[in-house]
Amino acid sequence: MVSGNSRFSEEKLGKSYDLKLLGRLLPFAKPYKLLFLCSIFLVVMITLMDLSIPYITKITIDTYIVPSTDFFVSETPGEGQKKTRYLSVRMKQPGVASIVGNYPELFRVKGESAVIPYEWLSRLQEEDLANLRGRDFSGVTRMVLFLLVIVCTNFIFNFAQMMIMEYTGQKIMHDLRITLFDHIQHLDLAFFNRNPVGRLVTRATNDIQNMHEMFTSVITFVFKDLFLLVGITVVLFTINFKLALMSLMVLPVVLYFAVQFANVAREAFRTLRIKLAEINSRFAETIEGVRIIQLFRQEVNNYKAFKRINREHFLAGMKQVRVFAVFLPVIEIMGSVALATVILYGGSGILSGTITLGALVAFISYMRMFFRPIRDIAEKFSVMQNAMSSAERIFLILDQGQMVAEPASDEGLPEFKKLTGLNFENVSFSYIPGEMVLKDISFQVRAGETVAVVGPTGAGKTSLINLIVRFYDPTKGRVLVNGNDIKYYPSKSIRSRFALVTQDPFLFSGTIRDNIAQGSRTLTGQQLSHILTASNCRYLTDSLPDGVDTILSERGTSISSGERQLISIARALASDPDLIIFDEATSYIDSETEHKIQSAMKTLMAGRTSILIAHRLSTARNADRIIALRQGEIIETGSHDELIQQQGYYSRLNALQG
Ligand code: M5T
Ligand code: MG
Repeated sequence: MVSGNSRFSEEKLGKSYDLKLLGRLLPFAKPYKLLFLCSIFLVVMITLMDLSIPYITKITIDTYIVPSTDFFVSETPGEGQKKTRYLSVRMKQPGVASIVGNYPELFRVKGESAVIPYEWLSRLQEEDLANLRGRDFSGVTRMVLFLLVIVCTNFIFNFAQMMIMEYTGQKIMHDLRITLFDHIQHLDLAFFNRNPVGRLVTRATNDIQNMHEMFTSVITFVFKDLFLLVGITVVLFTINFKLALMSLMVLPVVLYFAVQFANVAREAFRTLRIKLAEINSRFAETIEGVRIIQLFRQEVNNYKAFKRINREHFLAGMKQVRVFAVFLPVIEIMGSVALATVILYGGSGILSGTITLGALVAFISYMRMFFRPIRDIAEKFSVMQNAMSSAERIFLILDQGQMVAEPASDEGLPEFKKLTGLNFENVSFSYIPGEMVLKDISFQVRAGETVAVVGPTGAGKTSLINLIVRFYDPTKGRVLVNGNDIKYYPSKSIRSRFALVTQDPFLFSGTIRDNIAQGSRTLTGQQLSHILTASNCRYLTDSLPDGVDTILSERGTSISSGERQLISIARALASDPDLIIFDEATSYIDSETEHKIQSAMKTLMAGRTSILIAHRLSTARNADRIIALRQGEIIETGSHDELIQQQGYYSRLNALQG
């Protein structure tokens, strides 16, 4: 892992819970504006329906089951203030008068209506009771039907809302992932020096997933739970102001706990996240470096280090669990306290006739509804926390500018067609500010020439070619292509004319054919066959059971490094470039393979300009010009014969390699 100042560590992140981030997410949500609006509308309707259910119950009870107008204070002395409920019926209604006449001992007639205590209703004949309460029965039936309609509509709306929300969330997640992927693809190489693979993969998978969850739950959170809470409060106060006040007395306590919870939970979440990230990186590094770990017998040390991180993660997880384990029961208790208050106060209210039975039933339902969203908020809080820090990390990558900037449209040069010359003009370069890797390099390569670069390890040879293919830009000086600063060509057009055979060629998991066709997708069978022969790959493909369609394992580790280099020469050949850049492998390659590579290179270089980084002087010997590089500086330049005569670095090297 190379350290650099802008490499972001997990610890630094997630400290602030920034609403600005939400604002930055808006552009991603914008294409789905209509769906969001639709979803919000549905959520509002659903909430209204949820709210209406207890209210309808209340109306049913108060109007039809126990009509609230039927209070009578018993005048029987000796029974104190005990109140008896009476059902009152109107004598004018058809059939009522005769029923009342049948039970003179039960009914008391008062003018136009007759009353009967509720407890005596059961003494009536079933038929008579049905007649007497016919209107109430049909009223109850109507209300129940109405409830059923609401419940069904609610179900349909819920289904639609969920589908829309999930669809939108998934869409946004995929858009975001594509954006991130494309952005990462275009970032300059310096970025990858600072950020390990494991971390970037986590960004594109876990972090994006977290964002998806946020999009869906934030909407339900903001528009459902909060709306529901406000709605319940309003309804409660409308039904009965005093009872509402009494039952919501626990609210300040709930709020206090919620704020406490938020503070502690945020800290716990943060630690948990950091520990998880550490586990991920350690795991990724272990897998990538497993050969070295085994070779140096670092298993035990590595195990211990991992065990420590794992334990810290466990502790952080437990802390989080503890926070929830305290908070959720507290909310539960508060809910029970509120319910008890409602029953106590509401019950006596019924007894004293200030509260109707329906109101009490509705209150109890509403109180239950009230504490559910509060619990939910606690859970959503964790989702929000996770998503916010994920968003932060994703935007940190998206904010990484490309250091190797593409030319602005007005200063860009026309498409790069044919290479006529390459110049280095006083080029200096450093990866890390202050540590110069190349110092004041100037040289020229004319079209058709072969230039070899030699020098000890770490001299800056690979860095030199990194500048030619524009993986980086020089710190000082200019690289000129056809007499123009390379910066003014779109890097795409430069790279399409240059082919680079790297020191340790990277092959993708896929067939050999796909790997070779990388540069030019339209290879005919004949062309491919020609390329295979010219690059000396044929012996390899012929020996494999599936030939050119053999699938290589990840990074091509299933074939030898010499074979990998041969395939990458074939790949270069397939793109038919103007300039060949060959970074010779430093690793040991047997003389037979070396010979194959050299003869393949000869074919590849025929009629093209080439720059060879040579470790074996046999590669350099035939070059038109040789540049000797040491510690980032050119120390000698000339043809093989000239340099031998100079008796300098090259001739010593020559003597050494025999
Ligand atoms: C020259 C440093 C490296 C060395 C110096 C590629 C690369 C190199 N370096 C970085 O800091 N980051 C990088 O990405 O630059 O390195 P080189 O150009 O790779 O040397 P070479 O190609 O001549 O060496 P070799 O071994 O391939 O013959 O200090 O640390
Ligand atoms: Mg190198």
